[in-house]
Amino acid sequence: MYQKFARQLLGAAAAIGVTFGATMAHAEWRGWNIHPDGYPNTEGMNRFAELLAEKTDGRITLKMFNAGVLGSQPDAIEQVRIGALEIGNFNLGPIGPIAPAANVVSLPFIFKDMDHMHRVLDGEGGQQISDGMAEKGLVALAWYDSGARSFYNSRGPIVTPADVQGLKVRVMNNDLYSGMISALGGNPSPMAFAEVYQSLQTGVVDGAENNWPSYESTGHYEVAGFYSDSQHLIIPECVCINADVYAALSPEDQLAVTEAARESADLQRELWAERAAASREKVIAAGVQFNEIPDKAAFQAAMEPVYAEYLAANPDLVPLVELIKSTD
Ligand code: GTR
Repeated sequence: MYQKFARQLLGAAAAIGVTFGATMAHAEWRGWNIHPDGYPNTEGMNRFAELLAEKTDGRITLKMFNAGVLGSQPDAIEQVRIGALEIGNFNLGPIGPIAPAANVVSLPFIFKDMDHMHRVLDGEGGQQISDGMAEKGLVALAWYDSGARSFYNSRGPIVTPADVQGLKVRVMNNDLYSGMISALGGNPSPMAFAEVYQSLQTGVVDGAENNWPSYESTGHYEVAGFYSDSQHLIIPECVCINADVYAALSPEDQLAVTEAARESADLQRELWAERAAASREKVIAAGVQFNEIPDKAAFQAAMEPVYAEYLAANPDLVPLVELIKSTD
């Protein structure tokens, strides 16, 4: 606790340019990321660290802890919120339960495709989502891509909602996802990302849902070989910083930090597009059985109670949902 406090003090002091003795304090931030080396997000965050040092002339450096070595995503989000860590690359899925505005992106099928999601995030919708996150202690510096999430399982192809009936499906920690699986007649099982491989292998769950790169990088395709193209969620990710650490920066450093994050996002998005295609090819070559879902409308219709419950609990977010739906 004392160490944490001391680190925060040092970080804040460095950020506002307090000097200790003769030397200007230098801030070393710590960053969390769940993905392994070579994954687009890891490359993006490593690039962010380089750019940060460059753009601040070394006043701020970032030590990245990749591959989830600092713990699960919900825990890491909490750590960044309280300032025990300064930076994280987070999926907005597990942020939703903390920041209701950010949860709009977790409403199944809310985005038509990746471009639609980008247009929303780059506009007024993205601003409202960022504001909602900042109120909860997380400043979103830039958005990373995370593709579309589809269902995969070890039993067989999913073509209609009836195929989800009775399946035990791992979801990220967010009631919207549990509601989504229940609405399709399946049994949701919220679980940390790191536990999914073994749970699939031992039959604790029958399936999960994710994008091509995560399905591939985790090896889930080895133990759940049916991938069905539902694309039910298109969830963006953020480069997030603790709000107090950000607020304590000089305007010049705020700009440097933001630019570094945005430039790292340009790289991440480029790498993402390449990796999504490569991962898909790799797992199909390894024997994964892939199927399209010709009638997605049946899945969408089943989501009505999920929307109804969310909007009843968050009536102030009805306009944001409408804004997203009406964004071309
Ligand atoms: C990945 C995402 C991770 C994590 C993971 C999961 O696609 O990049 O941040 O959310 O999915 O399913 O837990």
